Amino acid sequence: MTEQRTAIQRLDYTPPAFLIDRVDLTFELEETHTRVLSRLVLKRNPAHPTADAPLVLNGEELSLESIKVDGRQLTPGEYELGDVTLTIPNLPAEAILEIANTINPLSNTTLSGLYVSSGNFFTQCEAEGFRRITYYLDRPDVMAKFTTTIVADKTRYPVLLGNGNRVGQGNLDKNRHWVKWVDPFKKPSYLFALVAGKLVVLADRHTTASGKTVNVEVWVEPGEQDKCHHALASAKAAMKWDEERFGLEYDLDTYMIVAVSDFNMGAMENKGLNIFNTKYVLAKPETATDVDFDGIEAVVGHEYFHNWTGNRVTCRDWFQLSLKEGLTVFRDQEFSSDIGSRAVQRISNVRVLRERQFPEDAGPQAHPIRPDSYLEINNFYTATVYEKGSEVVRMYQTLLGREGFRKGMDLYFKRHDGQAVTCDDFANAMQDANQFDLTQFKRWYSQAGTPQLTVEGVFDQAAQTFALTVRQSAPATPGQPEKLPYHIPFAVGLLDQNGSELKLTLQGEDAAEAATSRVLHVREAEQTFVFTGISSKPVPSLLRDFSAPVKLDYPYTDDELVFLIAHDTDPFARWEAGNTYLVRLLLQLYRAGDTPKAPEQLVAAFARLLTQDRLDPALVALMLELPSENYLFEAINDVDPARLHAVHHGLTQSLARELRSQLFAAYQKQHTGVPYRYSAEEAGRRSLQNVCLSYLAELDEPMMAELLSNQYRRADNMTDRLAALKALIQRDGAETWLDDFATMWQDDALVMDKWFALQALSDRPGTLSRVQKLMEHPAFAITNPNKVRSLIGAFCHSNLVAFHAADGYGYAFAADRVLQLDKLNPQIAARMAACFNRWTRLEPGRRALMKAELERIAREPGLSSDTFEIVSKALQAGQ
Ligand code: B3K
Ligand code: ZN
Repeated sequence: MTEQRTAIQRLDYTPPAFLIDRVDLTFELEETHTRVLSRLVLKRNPAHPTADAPLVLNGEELSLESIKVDGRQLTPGEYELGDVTLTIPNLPAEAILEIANTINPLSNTTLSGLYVSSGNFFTQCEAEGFRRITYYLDRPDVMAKFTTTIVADKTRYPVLLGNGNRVGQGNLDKNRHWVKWVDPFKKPSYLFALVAGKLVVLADRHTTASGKTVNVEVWVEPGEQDKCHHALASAKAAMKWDEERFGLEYDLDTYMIVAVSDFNMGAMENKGLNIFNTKYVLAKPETATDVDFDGIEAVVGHEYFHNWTGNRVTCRDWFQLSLKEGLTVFRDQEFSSDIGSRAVQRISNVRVLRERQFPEDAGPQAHPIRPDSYLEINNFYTATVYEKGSEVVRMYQTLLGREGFRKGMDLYFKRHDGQAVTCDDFANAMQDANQFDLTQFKRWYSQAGTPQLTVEGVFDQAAQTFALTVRQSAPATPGQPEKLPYHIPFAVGLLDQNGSELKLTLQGEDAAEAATSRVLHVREAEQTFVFTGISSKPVPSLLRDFSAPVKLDYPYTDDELVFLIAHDTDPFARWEAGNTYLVRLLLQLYRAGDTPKAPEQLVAAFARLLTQDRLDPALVALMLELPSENYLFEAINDVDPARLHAVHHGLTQSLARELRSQLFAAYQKQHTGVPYRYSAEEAGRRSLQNVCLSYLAELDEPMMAELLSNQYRRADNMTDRLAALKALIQRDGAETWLDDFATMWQDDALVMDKWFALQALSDRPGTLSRVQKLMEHPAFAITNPNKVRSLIGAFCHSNLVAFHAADGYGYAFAADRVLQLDKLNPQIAARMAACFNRWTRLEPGRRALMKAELERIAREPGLSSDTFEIVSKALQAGQ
């Protein structure tokens, strides 16, 4: 490929030539012809290096009507209109700029800027969508006070919502009405939002710690109010939690959430007017699973928490994205941990990190949490920036303690409220509030790739010591061949032969103060920690609570792992022992290629988990789940996905046969038949019930078919019904069950998404042609991202067998869809194109097929920068 495009570089940052104090916007809404009037109060920025620089505004897909400076209309010779810019030279130090332009929201399939969904208007401006609405300095370090006046037909658009507080409304001629909103807080344009249409509200009130009353509102399409209670309750819980944990209160009269079914991601934190994908708002037990309920709680929390970490203090430039995203993910994870099960949360978060972020960090798109360059910023809303970013924030808390972390947060807000700042500003606040040197720690922001810790333990009977030697290394990543050592918080414990925790005294320390779990500071390439007073060989419990986002290698024997499964008191480390054992076993089986048989030791360990009463069902469920094929994929060179799937499935079947009676007993115990209630505890119980069900479903017995159909028919909730359906469609008669489900739920878009995904994920023959056929189904729409993700995304990203079919048809299908989507919605196309990222890891036959498809995409004329960036980086990985 020869095409070159110019990347934006982090180190090229320059302050804007102008600042904007005020923005007054008026929208005259029409589906195909919306008029936008913008009045900007501008002043030159003394921080800009050139005193007479022109004003260069961003603008894309806009029709310019007129420009006035200080009341005088400019002639075409007085400005320069480019493809994506509007340049106005010779402006005075202060000026009032008035621009009128029009846009076509109905034809906007990118879902960035102002668009129409189900006849209503919505906006999405992060990262660079505001420039698709009007000409503006569309960059996060330009913060202004906005007012928004919305004018629209009263019948078609009875509800008109904007940022901030509503200050006026009235009627106009021709059945039109207007509403005016004032946002008292300065904000960057990416936080602007507008919603107009036929919507209804479910509302409640929250009284803040300081006694202020806030209206909390969830806006949805008519008929959906009964599915808003959980989102509303989650918003109130998030408000309370942020006050208690971080002393942060809401700052407007009203907090609004609006649900929209056409949306590129989960949700968006626009000031006072969060816009959400319906998937993260609408839920009732009959239609939503426990996982959906959890997701709603987390995403509502996440967007609400952005009000402080993102909105009040925002990013100077988009390279700093993790400043708000990593921090806000950390905050939502802590929220979920505090109101649910901390152990379950932690394990689930680590699983997501390993399945999504570790591959990214090892692949062609690897980048530090603060990237150095990009072609298209929308490609950097990644697992690295979000999930690894959150782990980096968590490490501050591990190093500084909860109180120290809070002190750092307090100082961060004290220093930077109302500003657009950098990741360094955050690190400096943590450092200064705690007098803790974070110089080396900051390398987590600049280096990509997952560090590897290789640990050895030596017990010295004579000296009564146990020495842990820790070596760290980090792999080369694109553009970063060499890495410097990290500062890694490494939490450890030691167990004696009875499983009791030992006191941990490092050589030279006072034994009296010893704790049983402690954080070692790993800073060197190699470091040894000697624990004293150890009288017999211990089993180390390492990387407790997953104290750093690293890969760990310790030469555990299988017996030691089984011992840790039984005895470790740290829930993460305990789960991890099982995970390590299972990964090791599955990789051995993959290499051997025999029909898998579960080792007795594993069967015994699982049997104990299934029969011990005192264990938390949620944790048992997590321990019984085999590591995913997607995760194992990363550990194999020249991988053959079909063989991997066969091994994974074979071990599942073997475990099901060996543990039939224990699984059945546990299933019956957990399948209580009590009416559905969403709570962490009940969800944990159901997850164990349904893990048992998924094993039992592997047994080819009429009794199991009956078990499944009974659960399907009698379920009063989607969690149980979907778990049963998932297993039923693996058996003969799949069609009947799928039809039954579709007949029942054809009018519920989110439930139909589940129906599409189940079929796209099937490992039965003919899945690709079924997916192709489903694209014709009336409930499918290529313009709707949820549908695309459920059907095409599930197939390309998660169906390892069908997508990687040896004939290459799966790859050709994926490439066709990328090209089709690229014309409609480049952000979604680029996400889809990422399914080719791992091509160099595959066995040679599939590797060549994938490469050919990548090249075919790359050859397409007029490819978006989104897709171009993903595909060209993927191809570079093979060079
Ligand atoms: N900040 C938004 C993501 C915007 C994505 C733009 N491509 C949602 C969030 O992280 O809360
Ligand atoms: Zn976010």
